[in-house]
Amino acid sequence: MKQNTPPNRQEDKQADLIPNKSDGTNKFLTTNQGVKINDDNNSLKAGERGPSLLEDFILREKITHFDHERIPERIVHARGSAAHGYFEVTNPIPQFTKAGFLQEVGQRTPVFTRFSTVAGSRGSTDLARDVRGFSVKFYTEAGIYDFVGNNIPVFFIQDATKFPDLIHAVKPEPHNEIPQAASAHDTFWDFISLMPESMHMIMWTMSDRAIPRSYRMIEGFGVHTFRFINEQNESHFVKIHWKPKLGTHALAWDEAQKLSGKNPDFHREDLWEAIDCGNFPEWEMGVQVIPEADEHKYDFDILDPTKLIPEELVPVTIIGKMVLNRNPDNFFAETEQVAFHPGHVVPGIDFSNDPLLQGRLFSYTDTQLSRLGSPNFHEIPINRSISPTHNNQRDGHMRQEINKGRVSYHPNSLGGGCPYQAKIAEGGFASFNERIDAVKIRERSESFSDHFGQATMFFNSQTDVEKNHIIKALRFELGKVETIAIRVRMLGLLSQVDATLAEKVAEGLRLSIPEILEKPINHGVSPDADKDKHEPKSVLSEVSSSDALSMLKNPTVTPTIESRKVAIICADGVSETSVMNMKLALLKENAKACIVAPYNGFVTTDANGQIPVDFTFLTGHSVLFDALYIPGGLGLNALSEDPDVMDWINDAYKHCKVIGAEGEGIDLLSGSNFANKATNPDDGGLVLGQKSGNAQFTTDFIAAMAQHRFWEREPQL
Ligand code: HDD
Repeated sequence: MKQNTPPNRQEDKQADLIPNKSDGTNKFLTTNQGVKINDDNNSLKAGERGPSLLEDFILREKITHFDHERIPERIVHARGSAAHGYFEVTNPIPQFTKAGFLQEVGQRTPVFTRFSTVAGSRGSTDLARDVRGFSVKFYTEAGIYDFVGNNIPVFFIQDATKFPDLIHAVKPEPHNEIPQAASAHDTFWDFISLMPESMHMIMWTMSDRAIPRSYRMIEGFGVHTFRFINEQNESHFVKIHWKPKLGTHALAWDEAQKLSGKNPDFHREDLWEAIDCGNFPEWEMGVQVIPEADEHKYDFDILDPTKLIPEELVPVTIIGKMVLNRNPDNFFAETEQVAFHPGHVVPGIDFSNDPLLQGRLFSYTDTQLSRLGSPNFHEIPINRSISPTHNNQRDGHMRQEINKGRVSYHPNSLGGGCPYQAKIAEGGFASFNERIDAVKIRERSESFSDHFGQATMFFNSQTDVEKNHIIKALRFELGKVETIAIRVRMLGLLSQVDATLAEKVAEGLRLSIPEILEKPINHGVSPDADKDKHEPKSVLSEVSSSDALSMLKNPTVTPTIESRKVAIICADGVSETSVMNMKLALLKENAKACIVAPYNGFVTTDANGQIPVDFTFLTGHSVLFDALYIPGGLGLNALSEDPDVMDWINDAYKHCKVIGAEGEGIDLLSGSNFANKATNPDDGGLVLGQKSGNAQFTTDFIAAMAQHRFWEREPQL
């Protein structure tokens, strides 16, 4: 029955978590058994200078707990950050799905969303060139639905059985555990060079998608084709997308590497701070819906996870939005213990036969058993469903639930048949009755043999700047590979994607592209397989170029500087009017200004005022900011002697950031690597105002910042 106001369950998960929260403020220190502790500083000893006594239960408990504080990190996606929020329906699609949480405009469901890198361990840098994980736990009225996707819409491999090989290849090499959180090493590229099916994904991971500016500025993709099931039990295939409100933006690779040293928590901190100060990140959720009848309509197989469906063929329909508005209270309890699983679905959502997805359906519960240590991981507060759970599963490590009665089986008469099964009409989950008439076979479908067509489409879709970044990324990665034969094999594969791409990479490596083998080898099939049938192909897509695949061409988002960070370079004698004008203008745009000076404390302005300093040239760096502003004022010239200041300015220019300077601030640029540009600017990212306090200047500076980066500067660097 329709309600007048849409169900708003947004706060239900927070309410559910309250009984598990603990706060020691104004409380006695106790043992885990509730005994008040009188002395937490000294162990029990036989005499002041004597040996410790085994009897000391307070010491034993404290040390034992400490000894067991760590759990195994996730085998992949170990490094991550998460936040609470809600999902709101904006455009219900009951014609496609009966999923209860997608039915009414304005309906809100609580979510917990975790972003991650893939290859690095828990303590590794946020800034690795890597895929980003994008997982959303929906606490729906009909049970948990987990979306477990990435910021890239395709994957390296077509069959789950290759996943351990892929991960072994990309992780640090086993003999010396080097390198951490990096794909630029021999074992990764050895594997990739023998797996032509990975070429589409490689185009994405070598693109700027793999070095995002922020978790708040990445797209999310479910990768696999799933199914939506409606009330009439009709199935439609579906691909799920998340589009960030702030648009998709990237860092420069040199910047990302420097950030790994200056602030390896850059993405983690960015997400935390944004939520903390009310800049709640937001994504629209969209779907590409494909009728059952169109399953075989395309020149690729919709079950093949190395393929995307171009938006030109099936547009994305926006159905809702996600807002993240609350940081976790405790990283371990929530972010570390959350357990996602693509197999956690609710009625209205079902699986396709994508062989990568099918393998994942096994892996995720299995991994929690070793990571969280018990089949009862669903009882951990962050994983707990807000809809009631009743079944006959019992016992196991750390069981929390106290099941009453003598019955723990079904069917039963002693318990009155309870808990009882739900009819489909009562919300019972029933798998879609797909007709399958097949022979049991360990083989890959011939329809999965196009390994290059969409890689070429992706490359074609990029702007020149983006193509150049891909070329440079490949030169970097393959340049770090020591085995020349692997580099050469990769050039062979790249030449099947795009001749110019391969040539440009080959130039950087000083190698020649090998003669293309008449029949490239498909190492992804059995030695007994029919080689002709499985020969890697390039099927040229009917969509030769798709704007949605380019970050720079994507016109969907209104330019904004919301939540961006600007460093204001100061020294004693800085123009107070200029600093205050800029600070105010940035604040109005919801951006953040930080004062940087040679020393901590405060700077004294030309009007004898004092402005508190946020960073020094030592504690910060321009890589931590989106733009630099150098105001006027006598005293600024003194900074030209400081190599750290010049390093800040030169790097900001090199990383194609906006640099604004006024009055004496412009003089400071004369000592930079781009001094000639500073006197005769033909670069929209250099905003120069002769007079301090000019209103037009701030407007121009903000407009330039809204363009994110001036990548066109790169060829002149
Ligand atoms: Fe996976 C974690 C995404 C293929 C096995 N995966 C994990 C996470 C994300 C993904 C985002 C982190 C979840 C979190 O934040 O806790 N994985 C993907 C995507 C894939 C994919 C988008 C391809 C389309 N994964 C994949 C395969 C397998 C796994 C083929 C195994 C056969 N993935 C795992 C895992 C992890 C995991 C080992 C490690 C930690 C965890 O599950 O909870 O089970």
